Amino acid sequence: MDRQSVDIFCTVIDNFGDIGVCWRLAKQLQQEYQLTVRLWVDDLVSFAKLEPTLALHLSSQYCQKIEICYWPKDNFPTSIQPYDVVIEGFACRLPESFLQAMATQAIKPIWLNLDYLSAESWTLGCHGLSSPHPTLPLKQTFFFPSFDERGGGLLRESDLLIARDTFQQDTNAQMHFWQSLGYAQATTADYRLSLFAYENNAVPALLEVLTLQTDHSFLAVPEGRVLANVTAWSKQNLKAGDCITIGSLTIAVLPFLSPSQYDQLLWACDVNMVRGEDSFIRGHWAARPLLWHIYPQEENAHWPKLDAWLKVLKNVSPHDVEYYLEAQQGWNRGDESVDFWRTHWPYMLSAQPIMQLLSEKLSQQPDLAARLIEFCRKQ
Ligand code: TRH
Repeated sequence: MDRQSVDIFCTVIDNFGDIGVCWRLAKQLQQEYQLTVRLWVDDLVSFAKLEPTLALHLSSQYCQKIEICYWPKDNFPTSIQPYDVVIEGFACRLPESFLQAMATQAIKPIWLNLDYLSAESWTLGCHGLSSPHPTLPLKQTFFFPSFDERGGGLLRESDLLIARDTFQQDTNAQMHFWQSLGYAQATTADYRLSLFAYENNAVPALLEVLTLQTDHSFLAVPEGRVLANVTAWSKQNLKAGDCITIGSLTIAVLPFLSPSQYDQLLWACDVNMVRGEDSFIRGHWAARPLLWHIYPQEENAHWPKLDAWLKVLKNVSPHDVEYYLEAQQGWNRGDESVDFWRTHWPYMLSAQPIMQLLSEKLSQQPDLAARLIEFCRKQ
């Protein structure tokens, strides 16, 4: 790309997905394409959960060769010169003064709106469409991450799958990983599971079923919103560092992990419960069965999104996938029936070939950063 510098703007809404995606993209553009990257974030406290080395009081700092700037929403500095490419994360609305500065550039920046991931077919029609600014000589182009090769791709670092394969083939590396978390005993369980979700009424029934299995399950729960359900079910006030065993289920509460540790957790588990957008994509790259807790939206707007992803699964493996798909629906409607989870759990465990296939298929498509670079080169 002859445009060598990129501004990325990110508003943190209420979780980690937006900054998770923007930070991952920023790192990839710098590390793999050597671009100058400046990341504007309105909430450094949330960002620091993913990148604990950040200094919260600095308005500008460098981290992994990327300039991280605090984005004061009411008072954006007027002296900032826009970079060659401006990425607006998830329609976060650029500061007015920055838009004005973009409009005065002799060569106008390429302005992209990076949208949320959805497998719905309408996103393919909108991907790459431009819309002119109503008053300024600027146009914004919509960029949709996608499972379909006609869309904007999925975030995937170039060395990710090699690192995954190496890790998954190396029992010592897995042993070291569990030891580093303080849970070497996870390696002797029959199944290792991870749980990252929003508050979910299906959790007690699923945990109940796991306590009654003949096989022993080890469930790792990084601290977060779903812990409220685990705590209520176990009647114990659980926090990071706690580990309890009930029947054939051991539950270990972990601290919130670094992004690379979290990847390893996904690679090390037989089934992962993931949520939102970024952990959902990372779950695909783990090539292990997953239960997706989709980000709930007003008026159930998330259900068509879930259905569209179920179609992606069905296209990959048209046979024997029904119970795996039903499990996703049950998880998202918060199905409280023990019978439901007793019936469906075995199909979660046996969905490994589907996710292996899907991961392989997706890995053959260019990733999101590559798609972005390709788009900018063509401008
Ligand atoms: O935090 P989320 O619920 O984010 C959501 C979604 O992105 C949703 O689409 C968006 O609209 C909403 O926010 C506002 O889930 P997500 O996307 O999975 O992001 C979690 C991030 O946290 C992801 O980058 C993985 C990371 N993570 C860790 O680094 N360590 C951990 O221990 C865990 C559990 C997660």
